[in-house]
Amino acid sequence: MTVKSKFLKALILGAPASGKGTISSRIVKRYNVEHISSGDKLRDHIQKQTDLGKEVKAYLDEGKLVPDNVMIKFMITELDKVPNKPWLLDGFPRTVGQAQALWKVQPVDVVLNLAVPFDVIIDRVKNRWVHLPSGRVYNIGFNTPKVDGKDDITGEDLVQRPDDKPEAVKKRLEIYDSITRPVIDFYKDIGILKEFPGRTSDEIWPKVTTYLDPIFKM
Ligand code: G5P
Ligand code: MG
Repeated sequence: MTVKSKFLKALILGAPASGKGTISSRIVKRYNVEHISSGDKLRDHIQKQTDLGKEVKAYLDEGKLVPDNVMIKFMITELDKVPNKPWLLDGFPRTVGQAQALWKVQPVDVVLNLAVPFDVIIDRVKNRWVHLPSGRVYNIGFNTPKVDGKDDITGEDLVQRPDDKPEAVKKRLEIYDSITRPVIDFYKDIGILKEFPGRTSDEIWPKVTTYLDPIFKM
């Protein structure tokens, strides 16, 4: 790897609820990178009822993808705002069109793919609770909040995501299989994809550090 870790541009891919947010927050802590989650940013716009939030709400609620033209413009603008430090993008790109558009403006250096079986995922989403303002995520039995229904840091309410309802989860997994899986091949063909199979984030995490430590020279 010839890339300077100071400016490393990384992506984390994986099916809905495969643990992208969980692994990303550990990467942020260990390597001090900027985490940019497309889903967290969209949910923030929805909560604040911005024009974009109003435009995308129905897509998220139903577990459908926001159209490429909206998503590409939004995320490329967001990436331009990132201070001069390494970043980790989570949830974008999700279509080959998005991957091509990103590659034109910001060719990435490293792509991590979390390969978690669908039966594990379906079980997980039932127990997921989130703190919307920060994107902090909990799972009963895995990382249970200290106080039931409250964020550990702020004490504010936790909510369940509308797209974690069974019908929406089914839709998200179908879309992932047909539209997002080809994004893995896009990066495999370029030669920068690294696969991380596993059933739990704790099983995947040591494999991630073994891969990233030399890149960040730890
Ligand atoms: P998001 O927000 O990108 P998804 O569906 O890709 O949503 P999601 O649901 O955020 O991904 P994740 O980040 O992969 O999942 O997983 P996570 O939150 O870390 O973990 C899931 C749960 O499992 C949590 O409760 C966590 O605590 C728990 N967990 C983690 N590891 C373990 C473990 O080992 N064991 C157990 N028991 N639990 C564990 O996108 C949402 C929507 O935004 C739109 C779309 O509408 C999308 O559906 N969108 C886009 N649309 C078009 N293009 C894009 N690029 C878009 N980006 C977002
Ligand atoms: Mg997430």
